[in-house]
Amino acid sequence: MKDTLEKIRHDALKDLDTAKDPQAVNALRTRYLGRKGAVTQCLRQISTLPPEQRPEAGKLANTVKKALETAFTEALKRLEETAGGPLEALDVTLPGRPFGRGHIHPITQTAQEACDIFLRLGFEIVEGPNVELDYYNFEALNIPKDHPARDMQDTFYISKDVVLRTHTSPMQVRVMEKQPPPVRIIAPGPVYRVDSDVSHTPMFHQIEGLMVEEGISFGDLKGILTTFVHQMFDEETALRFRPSFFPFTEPSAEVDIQCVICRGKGCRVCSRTGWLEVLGSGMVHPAVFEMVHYDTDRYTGFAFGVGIERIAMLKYGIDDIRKFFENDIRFLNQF
Ligand code: 2NL
Repeated sequence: MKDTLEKIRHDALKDLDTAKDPQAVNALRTRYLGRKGAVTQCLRQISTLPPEQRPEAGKLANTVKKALETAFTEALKRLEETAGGPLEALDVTLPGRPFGRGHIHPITQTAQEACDIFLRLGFEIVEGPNVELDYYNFEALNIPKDHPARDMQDTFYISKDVVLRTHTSPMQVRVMEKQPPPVRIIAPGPVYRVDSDVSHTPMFHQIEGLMVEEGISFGDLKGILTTFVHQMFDEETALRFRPSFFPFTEPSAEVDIQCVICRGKGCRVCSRTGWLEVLGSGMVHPAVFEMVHYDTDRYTGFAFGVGIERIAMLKYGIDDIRKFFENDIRFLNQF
């Protein structure tokens, strides 16, 4: 019995050396340790031995059994490691990991939509510096030295003569300085004002437009801005031109649209008036033309300024402008 067990141990370990994959190891385990395996047979025969031989034979049989079990387990582990992990660790029934796809920010979407409308009407896009000379931001636009907008409380000053632009009009002045009429441009981009609450952020986006040619009238202003509102909102949206004042236009008009929430009946959003202010406009003030040496007897023009965030808030029914800049992905994913 002792010799048989030693031979089994020797043969089993020799066979194990030649096993190249887990299946081969498992086959050996069955051959030696299975129900009809060599070691199992020996263990069964122990009861047939003379009683004085049984303890020693039993002890050896168990030792061999344990040694082979350890050898088989270790061989399996080694083979699985070299195969790159436990076999069948790859669950092919698991769903794939979604690859998140981004999209354009709602403010950029709104700005692009607005720009597209003006591009179709023959306007060209101009862009320029966010850090501007006081001259282009205020002086050339006929904004007097004591105007409240020039206050440190309203404008971010870099130095005495340099500011963060408070509108994109400086770009339009730069264009007029460089080229004679006809001019038909829009200037989109970020602008900066010292202001912060539910409807104001220190940075927001604007599109300003300028059209200068011989014979441009307030009728052209009304036509272009009516087309813009009808394409940005819908053809059914009524609008009105309400007299206003800006230092750089004369006459000036603010444009209101029929409330998109209540359709003019009066609600909380329009403060019961039925109207919402969407943009400012007017005929370019002769003093502005004089600054860029345009002949005020020959040329007239109109200009306007639209706040992108304001348009986006009305279009999508957003009540707090700050939501656009908090970068909460649950908010942004809705657009
Ligand atoms: C507003 C008002 C406006 C202009 C902007 C302009 C530009 C030049 C000459 C004359 Cl170069 N005017 N821009 C004119 C009227 C109004 O914006 O409330 N924007 C949100």
